Amino acid sequence: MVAAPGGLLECRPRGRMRRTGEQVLVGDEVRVKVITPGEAAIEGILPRKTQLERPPVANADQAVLVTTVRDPESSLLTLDRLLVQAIYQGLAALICLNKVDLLAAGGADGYLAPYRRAGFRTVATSATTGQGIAELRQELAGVISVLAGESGVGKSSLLNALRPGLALRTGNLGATGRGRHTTRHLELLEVSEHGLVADTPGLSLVSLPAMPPGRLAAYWPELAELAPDCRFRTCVHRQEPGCRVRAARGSGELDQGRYERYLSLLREVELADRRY
Ligand SMILES: Nc1nc2c(ncn2[C@@H]2O[C@H](COP(=O)(O)OP(=O)(O)O)[C@@H](O)[C@H]2O)c(=O)[nH]1
Ligand SMILES: [Mg+2]
Ligand SMILES: [Zn+2]
Repeated sequence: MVAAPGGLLECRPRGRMRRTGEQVLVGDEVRVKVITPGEAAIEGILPRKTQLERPPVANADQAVLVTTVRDPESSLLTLDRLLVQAIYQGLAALICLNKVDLLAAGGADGYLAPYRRAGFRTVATSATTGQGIAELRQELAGVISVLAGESGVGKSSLLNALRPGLALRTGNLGATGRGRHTTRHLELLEVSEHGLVADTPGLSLVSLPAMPPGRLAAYWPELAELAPDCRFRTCVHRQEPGCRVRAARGSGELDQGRYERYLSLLREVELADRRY
């Protein structure tokens, strides 16, 4: 189905596209030729801004990285890994701290402050009480988003809260993590003014994309800002003399925890790099 100015059009690929086997992805902008009112043929795919493998979405603008402090206590290393992946794929990142109903007042702020200082947009939500859902909806307006985050943080619950009546299955899906919805084809849900969200979460929770270790800091906004002032252009900000990043850690410029997690992921990228 293609959304056109006059309404939805049922489309099939034709001609050259059928021959080249080029796949239309959810989120693609396409050129269509109308055959009868309500029926049309896809003649070509316009250049994609971004292209994700998981979920297979074209033109996503933003990754919403869902995390929790309690139940489950999700790891900051996972959050930082997802931030790197989002930025690597060319997506904007929005950090969504869910289940704030389980936290004491002010608990969300302490958790999110280092990320806000690093320049990330954040929102604190509860899919259960509805707190922050209106703000989340605003952050989703006008763009295509995908959700990511560990199992149990409330991704399906947030989609249900954004789209009452959606009734995605939530809770424990069993050891394999396969629910009824994993077999359905992917959909973009309209959740706010021109705001679409993929109904299937994505991005890898386990591995970073392969890259030269020296590249990692480029996907770490507050490091990337300091790095030009390091003495050596090839500085990976671990123990090089004259490292501006190391000098800044623990200050308002660079959170100590964020720096330590950078070093963990740097080690990981180095080990992966050596295997080639
Ligand atoms: N207390 C609380 N529980 C939540 C919230 N959001 C989701 N849950 C619960 O957390 C569990 C996992 O939620 P689910 O949406 O399936 O997580 P997913 O694996 O990320 O899709 C379910 O039992 C939800 O009812 C929330 O904001 N507060
Ligand atoms: Mg789910
Ligand atoms: Zn450095």
